Amino acid sequence: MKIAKADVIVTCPGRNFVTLKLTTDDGLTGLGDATLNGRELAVASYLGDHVVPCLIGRDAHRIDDTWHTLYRGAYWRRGPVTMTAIAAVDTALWDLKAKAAGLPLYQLLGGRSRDGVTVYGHANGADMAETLDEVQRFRDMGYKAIRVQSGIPGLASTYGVSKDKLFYEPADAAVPTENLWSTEAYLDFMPKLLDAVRVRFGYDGHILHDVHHRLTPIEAARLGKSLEPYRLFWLEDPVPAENQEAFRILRQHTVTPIAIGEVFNTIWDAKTLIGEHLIDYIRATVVHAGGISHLRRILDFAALHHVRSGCHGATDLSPVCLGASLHLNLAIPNFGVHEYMRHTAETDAVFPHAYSFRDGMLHPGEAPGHGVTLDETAAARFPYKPASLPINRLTDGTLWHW
Ligand code: GCO
Ligand code: MG
Repeated sequence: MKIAKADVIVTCPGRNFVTLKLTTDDGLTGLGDATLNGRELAVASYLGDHVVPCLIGRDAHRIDDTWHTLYRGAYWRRGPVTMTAIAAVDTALWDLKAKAAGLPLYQLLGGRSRDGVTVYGHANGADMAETLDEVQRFRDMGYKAIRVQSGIPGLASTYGVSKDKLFYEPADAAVPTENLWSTEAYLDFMPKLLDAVRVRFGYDGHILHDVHHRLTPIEAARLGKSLEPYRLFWLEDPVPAENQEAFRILRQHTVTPIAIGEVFNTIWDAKTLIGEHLIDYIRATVVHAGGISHLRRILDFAALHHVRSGCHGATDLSPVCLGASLHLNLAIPNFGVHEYMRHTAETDAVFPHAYSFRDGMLHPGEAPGHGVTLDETAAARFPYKPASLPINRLTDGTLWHW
């Protein structure tokens, strides 16, 4: 089974996606997601200009050797662009291997370890009342875990509050738009919001919240402590994770569980946090953390330290990534929860898939491979559109973390 052809397909059915399609000499095709939000064309070029020429003629069964050839062989290790490109190749090779075996991918990863992959959805509203109604709506849809985000009194807009309630697309303009942020207003509002959630809905059902990297360690410690009575499933990205020792401060002050890692691209980004038991859930993904092979290494390392999976699953991770991730999360021993932000109808039409939502869980389906395909005719109807993530300023104009 040799790689005969490799195509990089860019399409924008509601948002931009980059997909790698590998075709073997015996006619099988495998797909890998290569989407890096706001930087899509950088990965498309990395693949098309530097990776594809090295793939042609290679034995498609040699997944790990190909991974290391691309990782060590580049000399310039790590980084989101490189690792997203490697992830696309790795995912497409796993898809091919499983299709060659005639098995759904999870069977090659050790088989099913649970009934399905429990997912959390995003309840969000412009204010507390609207957010509570959204929580109700997600409960009615069968979600057992719900992320709660809300507009903050006094701020015109904030992270996580979407116009369309099922799909959240922050990359909204070619040149970044600006948001305003006030830590003081946020820290005052959050305990009130979560208190209102527990008063209305009680304690059955998991509640999650994403800080989106906006606090300092001691502010995050204060938030974690103030939210303890509401028993969050996790508090996500409380501080930016470049300075990992900072997480020791959080741990000294709060027992609120911490999730981090959606921007991580290798095991090295998570080594201190996991190795020192500074986090509880790791959010690294198939697409941005080197594919199924490398994410599995991260998750195995995490398992040694009681850290469980909480894979990122926003709309900018394509159905190909989601499908592959569901197979991996069905098989691993240390599954926690999986994010599920739904894709638009256009995206679903471009990427027909075997996975489905039932009773608060996603099920990867039994199709050979990862079960996600690409309708190239439909994809061609949606040409690339430049789109960037927003930036964020404090009320005095200082550029802050978005
Ligand atoms: C999440 C994330 C996303 C990211 C987005 C960036 O928890 O789902 O924080 O909303 O901001 O995926 O590309
Ligand atoms: Mg997040």
